[in-house]
Amino acid sequence: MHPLDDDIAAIATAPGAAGLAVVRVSGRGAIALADAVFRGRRPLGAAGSHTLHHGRAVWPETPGAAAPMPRPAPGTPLDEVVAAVFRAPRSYTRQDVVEFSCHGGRLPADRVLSALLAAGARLAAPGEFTLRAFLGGRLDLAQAEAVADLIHAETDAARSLALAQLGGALSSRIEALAERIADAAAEVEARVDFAEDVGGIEVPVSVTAAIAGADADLAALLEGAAYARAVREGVRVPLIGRPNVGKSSLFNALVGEERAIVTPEPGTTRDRVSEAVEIAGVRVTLSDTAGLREASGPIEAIGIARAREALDHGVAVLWVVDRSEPLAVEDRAIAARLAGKPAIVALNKSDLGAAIAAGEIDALFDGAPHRVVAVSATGGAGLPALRAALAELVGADGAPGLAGAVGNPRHADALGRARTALARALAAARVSAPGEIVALELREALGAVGEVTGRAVGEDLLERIFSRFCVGK
Ligand SMILES: Nc1nc2c(ncn2[C@@H]2O[C@H](COP(=O)(O)OP(=O)(O)OP(=O)(O)O)[C@@H](O)[C@H]2O)c(=O)[nH]1
Ligand SMILES: [Mg+2]
Repeated sequence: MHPLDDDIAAIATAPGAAGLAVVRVSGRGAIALADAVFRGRRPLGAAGSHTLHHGRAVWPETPGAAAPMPRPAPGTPLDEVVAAVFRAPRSYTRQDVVEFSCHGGRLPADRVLSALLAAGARLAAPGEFTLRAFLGGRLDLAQAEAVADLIHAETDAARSLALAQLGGALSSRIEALAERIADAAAEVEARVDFAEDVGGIEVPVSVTAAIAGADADLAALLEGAAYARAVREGVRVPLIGRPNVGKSSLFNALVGEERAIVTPEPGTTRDRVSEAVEIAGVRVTLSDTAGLREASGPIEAIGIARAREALDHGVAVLWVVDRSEPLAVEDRAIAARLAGKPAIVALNKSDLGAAIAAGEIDALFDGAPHRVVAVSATGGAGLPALRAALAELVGADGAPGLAGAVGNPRHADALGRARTALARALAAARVSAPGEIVALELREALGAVGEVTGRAVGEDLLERIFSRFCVGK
């Protein structure tokens, strides 16, 4: 893990032509370092917290490590900047921070960063500013992860999920749960301590009720997890089916533009074409694929291999069937390949008549989850129902809302383990197992719950989480 007390600097904004670019420096020596490259009306060392200062960024006097070639002479102007001063602990990292607003574009911010590095700052690792915010106690781990989620949000729902988590909506639910479990553990432990003979304490009903209550809270917390995860990560749904059933036509209709080529000839689509649409706040990446059959040439064979791959990798599938013809052998082969994946069956070309009964499709699924929707890709009939089925597929219906929801699989995994430990604690209490065992399971549950907010996490997990961030955040 990186040291906490050195001075780190990075460009906090995305590269490219833009109005502004921000260079950030944080650490005990941040203000002195900033002063080494800043020329304004007065030095930043004399500035109060949360103040702005107009001036120039210049190449520093101090000979340092990193420098572009050729090395500019000390005092060479690099850009006109505004310096924002944040003094510890009232800053993002809880350390002294200076943010230079430079002109946008690649070079101005790049030169200011080089100047700071030359003056003695170290280039920040990805997420290192936020890591300091976490280690400084400004954010808990769930909130720090929300920062990354907010940056990567692609839909408004993903943005509000992340913002609620950053605001502590999830953390406060987790803290309340942790307190409940800790109380139950303390109660059991107190009885163990006072028990006269080893083993055999009676766990009082109030404690078993509290454990069951905590478990019910956990179950409620996890209820909307699948949907929240879909909102956070998006989902991929390939359109598959035999040739000429209207996959490309349906893909175009869902995407709302003529993205894929449509012809009356079977075998039109060879490559995989993907496009994202937003359904119930979820970024759904649809991909049109080549019709599945015995390939008639090498290009089609590659397309079919890609279609199979899309089917195997997708967590769900949109299977397009031509309803105007009886089910073909290829259809049955595709059904067999779905392997229990959540599927939506689009009975397309329903404007041409129905040669397939709904029951025939159900029989192919043999109880596996699926939805059948009659549509006409060219006529538009059934498309709203198809979108509703996709919303159901991503778990939007019946999800209890996004505030405080568990969208991060790391959190869901930890909470799942907490439930398992609580179940073991309850089972132990019911058979009057030694109190130590009940207490041990409760402590285990507490540890798992604490992983979400980072009360109990190892350094390698922190490395893994923060390395997902951008540099400068
Ligand atoms: N009447 C009618 N025709 C449709 C419908 N959907 C597609 N078609 C027609 O069916 C033919 C094949 O459509 P495509 O969308 O190219 O079918 P595909 O499944 O992508 O075919 P491949 O790429 O060859 O596998 C075209 O002539 C479409 O106009 C529909 O709902 N009703
Ligand atoms: Mg096609």
